[in-house]
Amino acid sequence: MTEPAFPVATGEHRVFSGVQPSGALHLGNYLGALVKFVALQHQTQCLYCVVDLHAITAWQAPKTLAAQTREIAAAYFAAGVDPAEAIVFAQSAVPEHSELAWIFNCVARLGWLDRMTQFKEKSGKHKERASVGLYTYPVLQAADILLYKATHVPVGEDQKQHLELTRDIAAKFNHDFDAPGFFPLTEALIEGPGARIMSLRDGAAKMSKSDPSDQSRINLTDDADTIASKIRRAKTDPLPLPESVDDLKGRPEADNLVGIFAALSGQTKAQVLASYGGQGFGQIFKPALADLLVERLAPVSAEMRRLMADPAEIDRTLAAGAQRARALAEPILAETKRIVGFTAGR
Ligand code: AQP
Repeated sequence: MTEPAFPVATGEHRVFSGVQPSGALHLGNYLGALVKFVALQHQTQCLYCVVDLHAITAWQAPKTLAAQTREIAAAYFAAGVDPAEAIVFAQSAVPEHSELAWIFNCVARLGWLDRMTQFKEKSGKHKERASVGLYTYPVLQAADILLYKATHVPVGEDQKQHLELTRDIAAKFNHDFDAPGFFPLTEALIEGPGARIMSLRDGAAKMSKSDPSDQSRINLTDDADTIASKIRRAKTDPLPLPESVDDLKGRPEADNLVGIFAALSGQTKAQVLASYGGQGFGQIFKPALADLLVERLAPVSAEMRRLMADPAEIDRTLAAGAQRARALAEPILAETKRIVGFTAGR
């Protein structure tokens, strides 16, 4: 698979991103986030966080949260993130995230948060029952990023609106406190072939950890038979694969499967259609896609299993990462507090 090229020059920028330990990682997380993490780590300083503070915006059983946090860290490493190079840590181990989030809660406006579509989607029909944390989630996300003055954030397309809010918070802080340029206007790195992987059951919904149907997603830990069966049963329309990319319009399920094939094989959709256009889905394309998925994901899931067998080692790596993260965060938070006026009694 060809690695996406990013507009990040060595040494000039800082990258931050995170994944929630709220369930098993899926193909969308892998292509939308992890593949980019790996590509970026050699280009500039990168911080990759397991965002456990975000995870508890929805209920997480305390008994499983730590294991899930280690599992996400294991997925980072298994996908190719090198903890000697990138800083990998658990969000809750760096308390500065929460402290900056409070300051940003007082900078962000209610009207801005009211526009966040992810809150509307996740809170559903009963938003009064959602946690306050779920509502202010994008403010904590802004704090995660700006605590390190990160300039770039590799994410899937679903995070675009949150990244715009991060820029709004940075700009308002800089303006209100007369601190021009103190926080950067961070850019999202969304481009890339896996920016929006859709559900296997519904081409209009994104592939998601929280979809109640396990058939809707390929988990990183799925075995070869499960992957083959999920792809065999993936929703398609009755037409054969089209010959041209234009003809994928209005066919979201077909578009998604061709997009996944393209992302995994490092080809364009046009190249995939040049090989498979005109054929039905079942005989050749779906088995070839299943084989490609197994070829790409089996080594990742085997390495995850190996790493998960030694949780103490994962904890040591995360603790070392947290120390490095705090060393970067402390002076930025201290300066932020000075700018805000928290100087008495120190
Ligand atoms: N379907 C997707 N296609 C491409 N990228 C995706 N991402 C998520 N889904 C897709 C990207 O994965 C990263 C980590 O996401 P997250 O764990 O922080 O939570 P999320 O964005 O809310 O994704 P999930 O997996 O679907 O979780 P739930 O079901 O809890 O909402 C992000 O970079 C995200 O863009």
